[in-house]
Amino acid sequence: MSELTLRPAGEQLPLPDVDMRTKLAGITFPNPVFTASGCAAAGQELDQFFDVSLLGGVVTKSIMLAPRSGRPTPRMAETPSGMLNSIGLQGPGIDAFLDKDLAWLASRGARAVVSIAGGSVDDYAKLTAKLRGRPGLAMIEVNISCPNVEDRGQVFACDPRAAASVVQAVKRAAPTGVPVFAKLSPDVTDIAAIATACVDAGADGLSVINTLLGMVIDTDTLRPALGGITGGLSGPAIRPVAVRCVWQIRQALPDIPILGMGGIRTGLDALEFVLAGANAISVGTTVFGDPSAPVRVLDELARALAERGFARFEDAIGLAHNPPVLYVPEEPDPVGDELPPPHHPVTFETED
Ligand code: RRO
Repeated sequence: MSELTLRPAGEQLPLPDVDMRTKLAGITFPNPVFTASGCAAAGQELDQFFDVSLLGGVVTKSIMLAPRSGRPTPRMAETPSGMLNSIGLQGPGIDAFLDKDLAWLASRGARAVVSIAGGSVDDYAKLTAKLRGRPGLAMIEVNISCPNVEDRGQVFACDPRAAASVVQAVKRAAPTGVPVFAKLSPDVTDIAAIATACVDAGADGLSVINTLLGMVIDTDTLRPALGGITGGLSGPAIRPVAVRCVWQIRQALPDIPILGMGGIRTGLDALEFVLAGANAISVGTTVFGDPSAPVRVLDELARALAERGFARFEDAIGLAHNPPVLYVPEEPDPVGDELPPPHHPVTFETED
């Protein structure tokens, strides 16, 4: 009888020999897999499952100036291939966040991407000023696209001028050397136009995309399932929309770094974003069911790249825009009755 060598469950296999580093606006990250804002608070919840410093970065839940209790419950609703949330920017406020959450991330050696959200341009400027001199801060994500705000006028990402004024204010107040990414909404006619307005206003990069505004009605209670009535749709259902947005922005802005997100559950999902033009990706909704997903996706992405012959992650970025000619070995001539008949090109006889 042959002997089996079993690995202990959960043991990490060595990563294939692919250079997974990625550069975002001049900062080199050890790998391109980040958490997504709002799906793991400030990362402490994930700490029992893996070391958060293994990730490229941890993107924190959007923080506002003051503590906020958020929207009425229920705040989550399931959909066939994703979920709706209606959290409404619940959070402890920037001061408590800096003392507790950002300090914790810094103590763990994690690269923190702090997501900020405000009701006015001035709020964003004040939030940014508070981030100066804070250890652990790797990037700022400017959330101008939360769908769960009091009125649609506060979704700055739906209007190029409003988006640009927020970005400009944040850039003026931002610590030197800390990239500022603007997080965009897919709920617009022309996302490339909004992206261009943000970049013209000084954004160093773009986070693409936030959730889509959606709604579920409970057919038993005959009323909206969410206390806030509408909510943000996330999960696998939105992945093709997100990939399309990354693609369009990469076409319009070939050199701008993009952090791509929306329904990523596997390394191949992540690879799709990268081929569309993402320089890094965020893993979000799937962590609710699989808290180790970010490290698993990193492992799967590295393997997928190795299998396709990539030595460096960065060589795959945007490749679907200009795909290489693939070598496909010729199939051997079919023999025997079991195999399909050979395909012959169609020829036409002429009467000459
Ligand atoms: O807190 C939320 O309800 C929320 C935010 Br800030 C966001 O950016 N996207 C989302 O789906 N929900």
